[in-house]
Order: sequence, then C-alpha cells, then structure tokens
Amino acid sequence: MNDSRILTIQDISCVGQCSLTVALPILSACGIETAILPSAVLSTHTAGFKGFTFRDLSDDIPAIADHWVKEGIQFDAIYTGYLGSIQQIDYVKDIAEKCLKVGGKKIIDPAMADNGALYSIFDMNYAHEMSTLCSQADIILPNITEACFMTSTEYKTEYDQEYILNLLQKLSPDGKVTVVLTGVSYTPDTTGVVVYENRTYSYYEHKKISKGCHGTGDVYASAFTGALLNGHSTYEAAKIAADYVVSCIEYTQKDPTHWYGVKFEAKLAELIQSL
Ligand code: PXL
Repeated sequence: MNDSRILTIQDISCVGQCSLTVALPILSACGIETAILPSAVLSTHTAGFKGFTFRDLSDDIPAIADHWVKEGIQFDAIYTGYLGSIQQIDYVKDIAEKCLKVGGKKIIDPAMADNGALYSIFDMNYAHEMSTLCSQADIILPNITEACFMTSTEYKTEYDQEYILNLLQKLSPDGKVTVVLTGVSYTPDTTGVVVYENRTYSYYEHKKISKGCHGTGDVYASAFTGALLNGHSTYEAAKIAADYVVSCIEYTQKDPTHWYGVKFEAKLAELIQSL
C-alpha cells in the first residue's frame, strides 16, 4: 500500500472490460487510492457491440471540479484514458491545473485509435486536440496508430527503428514528455514496448499473441500506472505491465467465446506479486 491518491478520468462502458471498469480495479489492486471521474456512460464499449447507448457527462465535469477545488482536494497523479469529446480534453487540462499537486504526474493514454484507424466516434480534430493534451503530459502511452495520428505520420505495419525514433522525436521534441509506445514489433513473432525517457530509447521485447484483444491498451496503461506509483522506474513499470497483459491475453484465449475484452481479473494476483 502506498499513500498516493490518483484521479482517473475515462468513460464507464458498463459491459466490455475497458476504461474505468478496468482502471479502478487494477489501480486499487495496486494499493492506490483511486478517485474516478466518468466522462460518459455507455451500455457497452463501441468496438463490436451494436446499438450501444452513450450518455455524455461533459456538462457535469466543471461542477465536479469546482466542488473539489472548494474542498481543497488534490491528486498526486491524474491518468486519463478514453474521453468522449474535444470539450472533455479541455476540461482535463483545466482539472490538471486546479487539482494536481505541485510535482504531480500527468499520465495520458490517448485512447482513440488502433490498427491504423480512429475509433468510430473520433475525427482528425479530436486527434489534434489530443496531441495538445499529450504535449503537456509527463508520460504518454500511445500505440503506433495513435502516435501516427498525433504526429501526421504515415501509418506502417512494417517498419524499422528509425521510423519509431522519428515518431518518438515528434511526440517529444524537447524530450520533456516521456513516451511509452506500445505494440512495437520488429519481428513477426515478437512485439514490445519502447520507453523514450530523457531522449533515451529502451525496448522491452516480449511474445506476440497473434489475435489482438480488445481493451488491452486500458489494462496496460492501468497496470503501468499502478506499478509506477508503487515506485518502479518507467522501464520497470512498462515491463511489469507488458508481462501482465501477455498473461491476461493467454488466459483469455482459453475461452474462445470471450471476444470483447480480456479476463484481467484472473491475473490480478500475479500483478500484485510483481509489484
Ligand atoms: O478501450 C478503449 C475504449 C474505451 N471506451 C470505449 C471504447 C473503447 C474502444 O473502442 O469504445 C467506450
């Protein structure tokens, strides 16, 4: 247990093992007091279910933030995931200014795209606004698709280290933003995560599991944040989160009917052990 208090801002997809229903249990399991700000409530996530409901909670956010300011509530870290609109990105910037402790960490997962395409509700204006939020962060966790959208770079499925370095330099031109770039695969059987910190590149390579699973980005970012707030280095936290996600995917694949997310709950004990 440590004494950090984090605020995580992302949607509640009632069914689907993603966003807040992943972040809250994982961060809590990591021993971190976790406050939540739901950006929207959806009946399910948007990737594969049809006819989902979507209630935008944007209008509630300023009053919630004002109340926290009145109560003097501050956070050691703010971690954001899937947000519902450009307006919400602006609200996140405002909350970070008002409610993040001096020296607190802004961790942004620009959850908006995968496999070369933006998720259904987003457009290029959203990607641009997200890039401005990321430029103000301490740590960002994009996948390659998100990195490409935020830097106007051509998306490639085959690439070399030079292509990745170019993305990292565009995401953090002065080296101030630490980038944890996920899904970086240099060989057919492996994938991994690149950590770009203080302009230094390091790579943690691990097994690639052929079939992609939904929600792994959220599981990864939450486990990474939990490990980081437990005092691990960025690289160590990136490695702990990668090993956890691989274990979750392998376990989930034993049940081929489970298509909409990963069974991260079954492996929480492993994550706690690795902290
Ligand atoms: O896992 C990212 C995510 C979060 N929330 C919602 C989503 C998605 C991905 O599609 O639809 C609502």
